Amino acid sequence: MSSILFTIENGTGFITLNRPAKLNAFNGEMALLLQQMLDKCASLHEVRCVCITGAGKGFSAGQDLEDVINPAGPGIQRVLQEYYNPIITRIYNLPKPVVAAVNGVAAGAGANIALCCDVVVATQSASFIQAFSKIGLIPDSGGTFTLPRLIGRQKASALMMLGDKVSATEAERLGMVYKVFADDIFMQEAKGIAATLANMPTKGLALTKQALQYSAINSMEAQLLLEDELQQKAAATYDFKEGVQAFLEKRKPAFKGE
Ligand code: LHQ
Repeated sequence: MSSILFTIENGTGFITLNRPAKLNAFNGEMALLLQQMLDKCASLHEVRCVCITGAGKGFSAGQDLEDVINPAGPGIQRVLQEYYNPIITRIYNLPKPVVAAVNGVAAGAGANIALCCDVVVATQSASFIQAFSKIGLIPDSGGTFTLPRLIGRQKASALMMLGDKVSATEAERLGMVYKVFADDIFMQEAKGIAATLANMPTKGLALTKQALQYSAINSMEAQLLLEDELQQKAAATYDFKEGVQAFLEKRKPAFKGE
C-alpha cells in the first residue's frame, strides 16, 4: 500500500497521508510522494483545490523518528532540505487553495505542514503539538514563520518551547484553525469547503494567496502597489467577467478557473 493516496473528487485533489500505524509519520518515501502529488495538483487543470488529510486516527506525527536514526536513511541534515522545505515551498507557492483537513493529532512537521495551508479545518478530537522542543530540536517546516503570524509571538513561543498539546477547539480560538467540526460530520464538511473552493475563481484565489503572503513582509505602501498589480491580473480573467455577468443577469456564475 502506498504511503500517499490520491483521488480527484469534485475538482479537488485529495492527498491522504497513509502510514496510519505510525500516525502518518513521514519517512522519505512519503515526503517525496507528497511533493510529487503537490506538483501533479499544480499542473492538472481539473484540480482547482487541494486537500491534505491523514488516514486513520492521526493527521501526521511529523518525522518518523525511527527512520531519521536509520544509518541507511537520508541523515538528519538532508531531512529538511529534501523532505520538508520542498513540501512547504510547494504548498506556499501552489496557485490554488490548499485545505488541511486535520483529522487527528498533528505533531512536529505534521503540524506545521497543516498550518501553512490556506484553510485549516480540524475534527473535534484533533490536536496540534509543536513536539520539537521535547526532542531538542527547533520548530521547522516553516513553523517559526507561520505560527507567530497566526497567533502572535507570545503564544507561539510558549507553545514552541513548552510543546503543549493544543486541542482543536483551543486552536480555533487562537486562530490556528478556520473551523472545527464534530467528528461524525468532519470529512463531509471538509469536502464541502474544498468543493466550494474548487468551484470558485481559481486565479483570483491564487492572487489572493499571493497578496496575503506579501502582507507578512510588506509596508502598507508596497502592499497597495501590489494589490493594484494583482487586481489588474484578476480583472483580466475569464472568471471576473463571468462573475460580473452572472451578477447582472441574476444567475449562478459558472467559473472555469481561467
Ligand atoms: C511514531 C511517531 C513518530 C515514529 C508516533 N515516529 N513513530 C526535522 C528535522 C530532523 C529530524 C527530525 O524531525 C524533524 C521534523 C519533526 O517532525 S520533529 C518531531 C517528530 N515528531 C514527534 O516528536 C512526535 C512523536 N510522537 C508523539 O509524541 C506521539 O506519538 C503523539 C503525541 C503524536 C501521539 O500520541 P498517541 O496518540 O499516544 O499515539 P502513540 O504515541 O501511541 O503513537 C501510535 C504509534 O505511532 C506508536 O507506535 P506503536 O508501534 O507503539 O503503536 C508510535 O511509536 C508511533 N509514532 N509518532 N514521529
